[in-house]
Amino acid sequence: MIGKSIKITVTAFTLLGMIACNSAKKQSSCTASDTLRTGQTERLYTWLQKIPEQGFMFGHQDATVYGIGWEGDSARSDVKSVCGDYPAVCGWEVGRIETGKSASLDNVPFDRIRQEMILNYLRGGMNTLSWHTDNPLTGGDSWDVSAKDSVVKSILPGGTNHDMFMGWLDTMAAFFHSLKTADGTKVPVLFRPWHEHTGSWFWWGKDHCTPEQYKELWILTYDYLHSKGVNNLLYAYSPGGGGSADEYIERYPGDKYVDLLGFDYYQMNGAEGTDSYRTVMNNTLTYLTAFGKEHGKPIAVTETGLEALPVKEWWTNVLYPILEKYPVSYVLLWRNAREKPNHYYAPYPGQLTEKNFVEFYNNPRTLFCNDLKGQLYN
Ligand code: BMA
Repeated sequence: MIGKSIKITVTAFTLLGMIACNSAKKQSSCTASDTLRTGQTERLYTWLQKIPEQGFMFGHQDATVYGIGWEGDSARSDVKSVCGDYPAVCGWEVGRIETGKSASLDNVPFDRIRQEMILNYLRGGMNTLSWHTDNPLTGGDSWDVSAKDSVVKSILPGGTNHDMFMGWLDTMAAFFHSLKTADGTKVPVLFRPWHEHTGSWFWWGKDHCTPEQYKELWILTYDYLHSKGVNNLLYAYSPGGGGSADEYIERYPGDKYVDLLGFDYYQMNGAEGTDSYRTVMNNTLTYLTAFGKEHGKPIAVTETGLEALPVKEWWTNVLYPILEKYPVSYVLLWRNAREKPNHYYAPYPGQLTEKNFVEFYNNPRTLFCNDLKGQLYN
């Protein structure tokens, strides 16, 4: 494919960011999210703030570990097979690492995930991580809400499962520490815990804990990982889209604990859902843009997509025209499941939207891995 060229002068901003942080540190007012970050993590953060001037990064969940009709091949990605380049952002999922399993709930070995995260970093891409945490009270999965409002309560300080849960956070800390290149450089990760909590389908969702308990869980997670010396994370807050601005903010743990503001929202009902998808995306992105400015945080669409892509020009007629109006740093499309028929969100060779995706890719404002030119961390 013909490469697109962009010039990004991130260095000057990095320097400014470092100076700002250093001088703030002297006054002891540097936010906690600015401390305990490696240089590469800090530079990634500067990039996330700056990128909307150039466009937005394209991301795909589990991009290089499986796709439609394949699994485990090295260096493969459905997105790359279609447009010739890797996504700029790869999303990963570590649900079940906390209970000592060797593979995720989507059956990807954690060793493979670690390897792919490192490879993506070395290619110059960004990694983001979700955690569909098993239910610590019932032993069920994230979607097990049978114990209603007793689960979050049970893992907070004073709860019956608190110690066990801290052990789960130890496992997460060990995983983050293990993300290192051969020369010992820590791989930065945009961590996206406790997501879609404005809905009630996960045990940490709205109907299963109070706003105070949710915030406490977030802050506990953040503080504990910091106390374990985890310094390669940025934190993304991602409620479900479709709610009001008030609902979005209600459980926000505070600027000190969040680096990026996102939301998850999907187009439902195939082609028929296009209008309502546009409406909800525009509403959510409008208040998120204001909220981002007000709080000085980058914004992103942390999960989206149209399952099985039945709309031929979805990329250039639906997704792009929405995103181009807002200062979005990245968009992450959900996974191309190899085990669930029609559960895919990015095209693969022969898929209906393949040509349209190439058109989307060729737009200079959609950024893929090669467009980053290794500048994310330098
Ligand atoms: C959901 C689906 C599930 C998957 C989960 C975690 O949206 O894709 O099949 O297990 O995400 O990745």
